[in-house]
Amino acid sequence: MSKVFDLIEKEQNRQNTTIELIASENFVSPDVMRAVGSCLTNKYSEGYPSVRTSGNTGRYYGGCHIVDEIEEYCCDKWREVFHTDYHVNVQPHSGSSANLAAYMSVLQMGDTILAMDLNNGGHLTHGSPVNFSGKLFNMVFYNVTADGYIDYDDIAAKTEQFRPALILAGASAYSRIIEFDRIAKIIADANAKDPDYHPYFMVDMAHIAGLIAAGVHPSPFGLADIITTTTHKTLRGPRGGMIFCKKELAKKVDSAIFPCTQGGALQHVIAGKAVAAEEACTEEYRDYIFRVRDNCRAMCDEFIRMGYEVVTGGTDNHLFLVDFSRTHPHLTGKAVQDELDRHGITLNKNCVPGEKRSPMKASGVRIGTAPMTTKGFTEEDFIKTAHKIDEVIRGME
Ligand code: DSN
Repeated sequence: MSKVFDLIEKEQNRQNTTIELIASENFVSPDVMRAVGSCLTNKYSEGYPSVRTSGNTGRYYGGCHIVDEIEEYCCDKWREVFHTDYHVNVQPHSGSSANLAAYMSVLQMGDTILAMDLNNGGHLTHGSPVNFSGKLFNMVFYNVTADGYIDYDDIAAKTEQFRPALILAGASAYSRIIEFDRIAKIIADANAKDPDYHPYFMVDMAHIAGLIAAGVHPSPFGLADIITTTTHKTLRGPRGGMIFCKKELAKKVDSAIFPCTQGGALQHVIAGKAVAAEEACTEEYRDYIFRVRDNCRAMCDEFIRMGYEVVTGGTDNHLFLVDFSRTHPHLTGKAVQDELDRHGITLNKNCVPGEKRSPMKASGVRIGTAPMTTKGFTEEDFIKTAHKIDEVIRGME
């Protein structure tokens, strides 16, 4: 047996026997897996299906008529999932690629972006100095309030102060509703004050896309100019990205993906995304997302009952952040992550608002309920898991 398949079997066994609480992971269906492992991986398809290019062939290679149909179908299904007529590009290889192309489509190098800092729950690609976003653009950040909520007044103040070319909403570790309408109003007010000032409004809905699809979180469609997402978190699709945009930005976004930042599309992954979209249109999926949210509330409440501090004091979505900095000042997120790994519970260390430690140590952990809800965990199972985590942490003390 090839060493690779031996290792894949070991990983499959790990996935089958551990409790997976990483908020950005999930388990795809056998159909998604089948599409991603299909013969489509053999096909080169630089460019776009011909319907997008007014009947001219939009591909650089022959033999693309079938993958053209798959890609168009994929786009149509995702529009159906989000009840939108936005343009969609399903080619981004990842969330990072989607964000790079989104920035490249409407910004010049050095332009100012106003976003959420990684330490406060933002994404790496939202301006971290070690990421392309922080290197290519002038990043400024809005704060969270003392209790961890997004500070919308600070967004308004920094919009006036820095006049960013793009205002970015979206987070990787924020457990509350993001009020897209408030940010859109801040932009409208800034524009009313100065009609020459038109910042773009971009939303990275990677974490909460599934909740938006199911109507559990307000939608940014109709408000944001550009919306990026990954497909592998709450959307439960294959690892990859997507960009939605208002129709007038379609050409800019498409050319920012190909030929600017990517080459050939991954048609096997696009097929997997299409299958995930079919699944996300069902009542079963909607019911799943409601269970993810309810399970998350139940587990989070149990941590609070046991005396832990949760950032913002609760959750409205699929994740929450436990902050050890006051309750267990000697504990790092990394130490807890490593110890839980030894007990078959997988999660990730995470910075907390006002973080004093480096992101490699961090003072908190992020907990998400999407993967184990897919595996059938109930509120009771999540509450039991909270007690198990508490037992491990008490053991560390
Ligand atoms: N790295 C992903 C996450 O875990 O949230 C996206 O930033």
